[in-house]
Amino acid sequence: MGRLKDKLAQVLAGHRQELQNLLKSSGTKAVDQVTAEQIFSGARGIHSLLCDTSSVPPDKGLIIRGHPIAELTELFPEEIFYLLLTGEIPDKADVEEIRGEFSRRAAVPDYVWHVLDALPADSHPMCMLNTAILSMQRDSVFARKYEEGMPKDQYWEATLEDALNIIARMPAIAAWVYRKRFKKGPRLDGDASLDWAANYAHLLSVADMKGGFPSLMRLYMVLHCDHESGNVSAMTAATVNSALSDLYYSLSAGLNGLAGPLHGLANQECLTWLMETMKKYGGVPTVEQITRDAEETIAAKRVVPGYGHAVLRVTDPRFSAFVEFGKAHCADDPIFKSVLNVYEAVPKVLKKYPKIKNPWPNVDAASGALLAHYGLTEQRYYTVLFAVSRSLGICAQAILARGLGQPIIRPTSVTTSWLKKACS
Ligand code: CMX
Repeated sequence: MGRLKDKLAQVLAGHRQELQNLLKSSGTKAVDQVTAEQIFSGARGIHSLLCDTSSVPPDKGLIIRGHPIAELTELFPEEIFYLLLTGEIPDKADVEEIRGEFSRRAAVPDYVWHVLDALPADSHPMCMLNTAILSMQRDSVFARKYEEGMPKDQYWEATLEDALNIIARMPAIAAWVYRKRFKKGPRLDGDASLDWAANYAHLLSVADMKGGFPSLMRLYMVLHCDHESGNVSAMTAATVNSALSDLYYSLSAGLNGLAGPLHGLANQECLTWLMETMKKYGGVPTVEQITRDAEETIAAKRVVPGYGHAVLRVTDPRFSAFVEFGKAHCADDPIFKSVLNVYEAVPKVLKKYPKIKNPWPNVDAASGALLAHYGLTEQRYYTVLFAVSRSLGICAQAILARGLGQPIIRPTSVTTSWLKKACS
């Protein structure tokens, strides 16, 4: 891991110095203000976290290290991981090094399979994935070295070791969660000649590897990799990580947040909503029919999944990237056609409700249709795919936080009477 480690050591040294200078010259300068409303509503919009892997301007969407996500869709996830960590697009030798590390570390300990065997057969796939990750905590390099008295300036290297081990094992674990949970046959062996995402596609074995499925997996793994650090999963992982809990603890904690229907589980909910609508109308629903159903959903005090966002105020560029993929690979697929009709109908409905701040689709609105096209029809599995990809960003953020020596996260809560007094 010489190339990546050397590069990171260099990047972190410069970054640490830059931050130290900034804090020394302007550390007490007020850079934001907080309203009572923000305190009640999930700290929405308060600038209070440091994250350099990516940013999400409301009018643009995901930007990774200065590159809009739409410009990165041809990259491999290995390249994205390097970019998230270092801020640079890797060269061929860097990619080969990472790919080699992922393949060298891919073997999953047998006890993980036994842990999965012990879970009830109808467990949610996200519960299975997160339990498997947590069960491997005993292998944490960070935890072992910390117990041995590792000095602080080596924390990031031990966290990098944990990250590489987890990411390397993730495709085999996640693929087995799918095959076991949905009774798809025996566990398959990985193929070391394939890149990380294609190997995941191979291990899932839902579609012919000669068709578009490996390309969809690459795109999927790139598009979901990171979304700055204020979202539920990233912020949870960062908080747990800040207590010097190792990555096995912090990643599984973050991914438990991803399993919520307002966050990553929305991709499962999306296809469910779409399929119900298609079933009701016996095929591709018209824009008028979807309009009616969306209005009914809101009247029933439910959310239309895949639409709206806490930060974004435009169509999510990740949704657009999936739509482009769909137009190129499965334009005539009825589920994909339905996604396009939903896109035409739902924003117009949501715009009628002033309280809904963003009527546009998010990343979850199109991905399920593409997965279903290739035969991955088990919606309950979809958040696992999101989780495998998001592990890249969560791990990168944890390594950088350790490398920058970020302290334990500890904001201060207030009581309602404090708030009343402050407002009076
Ligand atoms: N359908 C119906 N109502 C919606 C809505 C939608 N798609 N999006 C927002 N609203 C409602 C909210 O539920 C809220 O209602 P109440 O005031 O009654 O509680 C109101 O509009 C204001 O919400 P907001 O400020 O626009 O959005 P939030 O920041 O509170 O929530 C989000 C953002 C994503 C949770 C919300 O838009 C939502 O529930 N969308 C559907 C679920 C979804 O697609 N989630 C995936 C997001 C991407 C991800 O994180 O993975």
